Amino acid sequence: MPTALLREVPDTFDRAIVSDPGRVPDVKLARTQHSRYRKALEQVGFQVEVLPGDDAYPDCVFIEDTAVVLGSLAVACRPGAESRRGEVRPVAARLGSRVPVFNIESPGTVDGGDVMVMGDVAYVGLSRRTNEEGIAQLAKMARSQGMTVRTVPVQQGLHLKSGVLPIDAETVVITPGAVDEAMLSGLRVLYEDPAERGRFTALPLGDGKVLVAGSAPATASMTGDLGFEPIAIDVSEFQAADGGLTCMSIVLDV
Ligand code: CIR
Repeated sequence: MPTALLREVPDTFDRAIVSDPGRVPDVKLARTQHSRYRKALEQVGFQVEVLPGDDAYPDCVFIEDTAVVLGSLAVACRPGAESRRGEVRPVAARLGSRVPVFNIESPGTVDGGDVMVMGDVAYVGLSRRTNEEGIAQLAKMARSQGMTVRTVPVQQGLHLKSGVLPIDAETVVITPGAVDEAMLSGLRVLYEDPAERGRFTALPLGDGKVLVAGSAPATASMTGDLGFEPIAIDVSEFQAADGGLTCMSIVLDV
């Protein structure tokens, strides 16, 4: 059974980094949404482990950015935002009890939100947060697991997975223009409904089930028409801080 590692919403979440300063996330509502997220994962059989939040790090609930699982090892990231680097240590320590953990070293930066693993290919966003040096270090670790890395320039949005959402092992839903699509060749690419631009976010749960954001019903129903089983939850407060459904967990299947 896969394990999902989550991190609680800190009291300081209303000070998370936001690209729209007019929208301050509501901590109480975020906690309610986070507990629904947790329950949704448990209901499909994930073993959920929750690390405590840390008020010194308002963005720590976005645990995905701190570590990436590649095959049978984990990579402790070095987030592009300096204010987030202290989030990594407790996550790496927890992962270290299960798998070997390797660090991204300065001057490399990698945010886990830029890493999308599809089979034996890791697509990595070259973004405001993840740099070439970080990708080179990650590629070395990926090769040790028999995986290859493809660099995907991110043209709009914070991370690769802000605009490219995997819904199974070979299918992604993308926001048109978010990335250089040529780098996604080999994947089945679906497009977000234009009326919901930038609002769709998803997390594959296995067996065709996909957790999707309540803010994008038309895109979710498109996935339903294609045979997926979308399960909608509201994650408005995390989206207010530029996060989505992948950001709030690290999935370990080893
Ligand atoms: C940040 O700017 O770092 C956070 N407010 C949002 C991080 C979202 N993480 C993700 O998409 N993986």
